[in-house]
Parts: sequence; structure tokens; C-alpha cells
Amino acid sequence: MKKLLIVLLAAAMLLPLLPVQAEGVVNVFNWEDYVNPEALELFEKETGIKVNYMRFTTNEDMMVQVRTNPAAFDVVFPSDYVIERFVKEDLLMELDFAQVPNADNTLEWLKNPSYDPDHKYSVPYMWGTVGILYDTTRVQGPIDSWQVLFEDTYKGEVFMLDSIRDSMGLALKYLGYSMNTQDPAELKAATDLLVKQKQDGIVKAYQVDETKDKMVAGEGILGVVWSGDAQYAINLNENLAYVVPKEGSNVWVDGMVVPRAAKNPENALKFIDFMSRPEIAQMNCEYIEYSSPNQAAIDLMGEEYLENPNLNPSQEVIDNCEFFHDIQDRITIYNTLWAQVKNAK
Ligand code: N2P
Repeated sequence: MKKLLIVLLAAAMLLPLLPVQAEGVVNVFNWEDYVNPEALELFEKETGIKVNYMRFTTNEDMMVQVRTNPAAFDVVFPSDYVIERFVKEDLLMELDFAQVPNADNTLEWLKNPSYDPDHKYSVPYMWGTVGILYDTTRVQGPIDSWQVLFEDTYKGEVFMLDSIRDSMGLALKYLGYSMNTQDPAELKAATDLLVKQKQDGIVKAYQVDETKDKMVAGEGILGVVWSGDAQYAINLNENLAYVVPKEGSNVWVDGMVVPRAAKNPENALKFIDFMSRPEIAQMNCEYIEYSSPNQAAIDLMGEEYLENPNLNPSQEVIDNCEFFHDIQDRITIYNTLWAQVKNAK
């Protein structure tokens, strides 16, 4: 009896010295302002798994980090064209969908997307568009074209998106070209347009997550934003409105993926399944105001979601938009061109 007590005591003393079990953690790498913190708390409470939550601002920044240190992340939230790229680079783990039953809630049109055609590597998290958030009390006339971003009328009042594919993409679209073009002459025309916009003093700032709050505060007249950031801002300032310009834009999907090198793949699947639960997907959607790829969550949200064109754009708007595709190594050309824009004097 005494012996047993000593053994138990020794074991109890050793307990704090044991390394933290790998199964106790999930390393999540998601966009800034892209989750309801309560959802993370609920996951931790229910599973006992600690969420180590890390954030990124653009796909391009995230790609560098995931490539450099893929084992640091268990769940990552890249956009479509990045998933396409990561699959080609063999960076992703095939998901065991038996562990992710809530992936069945995915909207039909997103079940076999072109970036993950056999639906092996990703579960959609949110989707949306790129457009212009504008102050209805300070614009001159209707805002329905990208053209306003290049007009002197709005000199010093335009926030551009500091995101290479988005900004090059909208300039290409305005000129009537594809957002996925690799034609040097078309890329040069788009660059020239953006350089001139900067030289003419039209751009107030190139930024990403800051635009929504600055627009709420009335600090600019036009801002290029992703649709959810637009809806978030509109909720806080009724003078604001959002449009997907008539020349067309980008429609995107962000998915949840697991790097092949992930240290906690089982927890990753638990996390992805939790985020795809109808109530949790609803909670996130209502908090961040992006479009949900989750049919069961949409059913819970009902009319308020369905009747909001920023969250649920018409088929016509979607059909007029393009998905980005992986442009292979030509991204280095984009990098050079974008640097020309940012450094233009
Ligand atoms: C919100 C992130 C939006 C994701 N900060 C755009 N794909």
C-alpha cells in the first residue's frame, strides 16, 4: 500500500515535466478578421484541443510562410488559385472525409471546384467578390464601373487593395482583359493604368484590412474591398454601399486545407469539421459577413442572408466574374509590375 502511494506520488510529481501532448493543439493559419472568436472558444471547450491561432493578410504573404515552414500549420485557409498551386507543389494532405462529415453541407456548385476537381484536399470556408465600397453622400453620380478609381474627381480619396492579384486583376478587367492573362502587352497596359493612378495622386493608400474601418470613419470616398469587409462596414455606417462593377470582377472561395507536413492532422480534421457545422458556420458568417458555402448554415440564416445582394449576389453578377487561376511562375512578372506601381513617383 505504502509502495503504491510512493509510486503514485512520484508519478504526480513527474506529470508537469511531460511534454505537452501533440494531440492537445491545432495550429491554425487564417486571414485577419476572418473568424468569430467565440467559435474558437467553443471548439477548445468541446474538444480540449488548444487552438494556436495565427493570421495573414494576403495569399501571397501566406504562401511564403507555408512553403518555408509547412509543419508549423495544421489548418490553412488559402484561396482557390493558391489551393490549385499548393496541390501542384504536393504540399497538401488528402483529407479523410470520413472524419469531416459536415463537409456534406457544402453548396452543390462548390463540391467539385476546378481548383480541387476531385474534392480531395479542401473544404470551402467562405466565398465572396471584389468590388468598390463607396460613400453614397460624397460620390458624384452612380458608381457602377471601375472607371471611378481612375478619375480625378476622387483625387486622394481612393483606398486601393494592397493585394497583387486583386489590384492587377481589376485593372485588367477594366481594360476588358481576363484577370488571368499572361499576355505581356495586356499586363503592361494594366500596370500603366495603375502607375498613372498613383502618379495622379488618386490613391490615398494601399492597404488591406484597414480600409473597412477607415471607410466607416468617413476617411475616403472609394475603397476596393472584399465583399464581407464591405458588408461589415455598411452595418456600421449606413451611408456606405458596395458594388461589383459592371466590367466584372473576381469571385473567390477560401478553403480549409491541411499541409502534408502538419503535425496534428487529426485535430486539423476535427477543426475543419467543427467549422463546417451548420451553427458554427452560421456564427462565423454572421460575424465576418462573407458569403457562406454551407447550405445548412444558409438555411439557418434564411431570408436575411438570401435577400442581401452583398452576401448572396445574383447569378448574373457571379457569371460576370472570373475566378483567379494559378499563373505558375509568371507571378514573378506580376511581382515586378506591382513593385513598379507601388514605387511610382
Ligand atoms: C478578411 C479576409 C478576406 C478573405 N480579412 C479574402 N479572400
